[in-house]
Formats: sequence, C-alpha cells, structure tokens
Amino acid sequence: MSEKENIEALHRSDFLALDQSIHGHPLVYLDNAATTLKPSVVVESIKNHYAKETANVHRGIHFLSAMGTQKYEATREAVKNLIHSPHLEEVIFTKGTTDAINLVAHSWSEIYLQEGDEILVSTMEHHSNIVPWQIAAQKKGAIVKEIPINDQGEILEDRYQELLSSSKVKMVAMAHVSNTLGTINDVKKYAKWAHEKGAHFLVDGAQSIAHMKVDVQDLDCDFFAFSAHKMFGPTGVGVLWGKKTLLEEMPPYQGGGAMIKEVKFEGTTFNELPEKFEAGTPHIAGVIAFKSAIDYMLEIGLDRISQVEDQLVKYATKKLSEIKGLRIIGTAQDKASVVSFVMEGAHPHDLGMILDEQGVAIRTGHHCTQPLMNRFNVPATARASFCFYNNSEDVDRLVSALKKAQELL
Ligand code: 7TS
Repeated sequence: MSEKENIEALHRSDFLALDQSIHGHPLVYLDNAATTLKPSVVVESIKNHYAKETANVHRGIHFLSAMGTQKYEATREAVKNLIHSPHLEEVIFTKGTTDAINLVAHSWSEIYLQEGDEILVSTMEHHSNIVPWQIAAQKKGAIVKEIPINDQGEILEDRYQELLSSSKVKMVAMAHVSNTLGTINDVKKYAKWAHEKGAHFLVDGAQSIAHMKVDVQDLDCDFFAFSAHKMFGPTGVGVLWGKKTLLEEMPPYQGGGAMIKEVKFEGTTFNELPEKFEAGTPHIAGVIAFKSAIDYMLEIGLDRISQVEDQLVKYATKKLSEIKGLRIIGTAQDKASVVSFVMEGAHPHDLGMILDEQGVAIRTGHHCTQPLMNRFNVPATARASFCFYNNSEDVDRLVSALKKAQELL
C-alpha cells in the first residue's frame, strides 16, 4: 500500500458549494468534467446583473443598456486574450460547446461539404462532436469516418494518416482532451497534418480550456469550441472561435434580431462578424459573469492549476490502481485530470449511488461517448474528475468510499 500524500487545494474557500454536507458527509465534488463549481465572484456577478443592471444589449441608448453592452463586449475581449485570438470578431458567443459545433457543422457544411466528401472524428469524441457532423453529412450525402484509438486511449496516428490520404477529407473534428479518458490529443500536430491535405480542423476544447493554456494561433486550428460552465462560469454560455476568413464565408446559422443589417421582404442583408452568428437576445448575465470566471482563473494561473491537477490525477491513479478488481480505462501517456474506471462485480451506476450516499459526487454512465464504450467493451464507467479546489483528502475519501462499495456489492 502506498503512503498517503498531502496535496493542498487552491482557493477552496471561494467555492461555497464545498461548504456543505450531502447525506451527512462533507461534499467531495469529483464531477468537474461535467461542470465546475462556481466561485463567489461569478455568483455575485450574476446576482448583480439581475438585481441592479438588467437591460438588453446592443439596442438601447439608455445608461443600463450601454453599460450592459460595454460589459458584454468586455467579455469578448477577455476571451480574445485568453485564447490569443488575432481578431475580436472571431469570438462568437454561443450557448455552449454543443451549440458552437452545431453552428460550424451547419454553416460550414453549406459551402464546404459536397456529396461523397469525408469528415473525420475520433472514437473518443463526445456525442456533440459526432452527431452534428452526421446530420450535416446526411444532408449533403457526405460520410463521417472514425479515427481509431489504441488500448491506452490514444489516436492511432498511422490510421489517421491513412484516412487523411483520401482527397475527400474536408474536415477533421477532434477533442483537445477526452472527457471520458482524459487523453490529451496533440491537436497542433493533427491540425497540421489535416491542413497539409487541404482539410479544415475543429478542436473541441470543452475539457482543455480550464486546465491548460490555449493559443489558437499556435494550434493553428480553424475552429475552437468551449463552454463557460466547464471553466467556473455559468451554464448556457459558450464560445466558437473561428478563423475570420472562414466565418466570413459561412452563411448565418440562425436568423433574427441583431444578426441583420437590413430586412426587406425582397431580401435581407446580414450583419458583420460577430453579430452575424449571434441572433436574438443572448445570455447577457451569463456572458458578463463569464468574464469574472476568466479573470478568476487567470489570477490563480493556469500553470498552478495544471500543476495541482496533475498531482491529484497521479495520486488518484496510484491509489485507485491498488484497489483489487478495479481497472482504469484510459491510460494515455499524456493525460488531464480525469480518471475513468470499472470495478469487477459492480455496475458503475451502483458504485455512483453508494459513493453519493457517502457524500462523494462522481459521474457514471457512458459520458455521451457511446462509441468509446463500445471500443472498450464496457457499458459504462465510473469517472472521477479533479479540479484545483480538490485535495488529496478528497482522493482518500473516494478510495475509502469505493472500498466500502466493494464490501456492500
Ligand atoms: N465536448 C466535450 C469533450 C465535453 O466533455 C462536453 C460535455 C461537450 C463537448 C458538450 O459540452 P456542453 O457544454 O455543450 O454540454 N461533457 C460532459 C461530461 O463529460 N459530463 O457532462 C457533460
């Protein structure tokens, strides 16, 4: 048995959710890949907007509307800086990662996808990076092909290159970090390979954005999608970043207010970027609070965040590996703070229930990655995902709760 370690959490007291008991036990929150907790500054920002600053944006000249617009646009600037976007108008606010990918799949395919063309997605993709492409492919008579992975959960690079050798590949869409396996994909390299073959490359950054530095110019991807709620911000807000030249060519995704220049029954002209892709009243409070989340995250520092999370995932992997009958699914060389596992004689769902009774929150199920479950021949996994406000005691509580579950099952 390995020794207990002492890994200190960062800024734990900023998260009021951690200051509560669930079923009589202090909460151990290990479902960060589903959504992160929100620090008090983000909660206060939302409260402040609705309590004192409610107004619509981009339309009124009155004081609150102008202030709201200015704050809304300040978030766009913060996102631009966060991901090192060359242009402000390349940052499009969406409802989340799913919405962002659907936008691209819909609008990009209108001009770039033709019958017989191919779209490549990997086995480890979240359904939101598979199904929108299937819908687009079906409309256009194109084909979605799978980039397979090895038993550790890493992209099979020879197979990827083989697939790319077809001149019909027009898009490669891939997760930066797998939500189920934790695998970190070398999307910079894979985007380069795609570009060499004339294909575009979309990165699903839902699981990477809160855990590592992202520089879209360095990655040289064409699109990068992520959700605010997985980076300490509110639900219902996300970002699509795209190269300006592509976004300018793409037709609007939705029609309505804000996205038009002039509407006539004879025909309508569309607004410039980014408004062209932001029809209707957006999630104003959410976008404004999103800036508080970004500022908060940057104040702690992504280097410090990933350092703590790295320690936590290594410690958890070591401790979990010592449990008899437990098998970790996803053992890539390069891994983020996600550990999926199955335990002999215990269905993940039952494990999740027993852990919950002990105040330990994990996710169980297929994690919206059914093709990946089939690849590993399991119906579901249990998944613990860590964040900087977790500590080694949380890992110890997970391990002892699992041992108790083993006794019970
Ligand atoms: N892509 C990845 C890699 C994800 O992990 C998720 C959400 C999405 C896309 C979709 O993000 P949304 O904000 O639009 O819903 N993943 C998870 C998860 O692992 N558990 O709950 C949601």
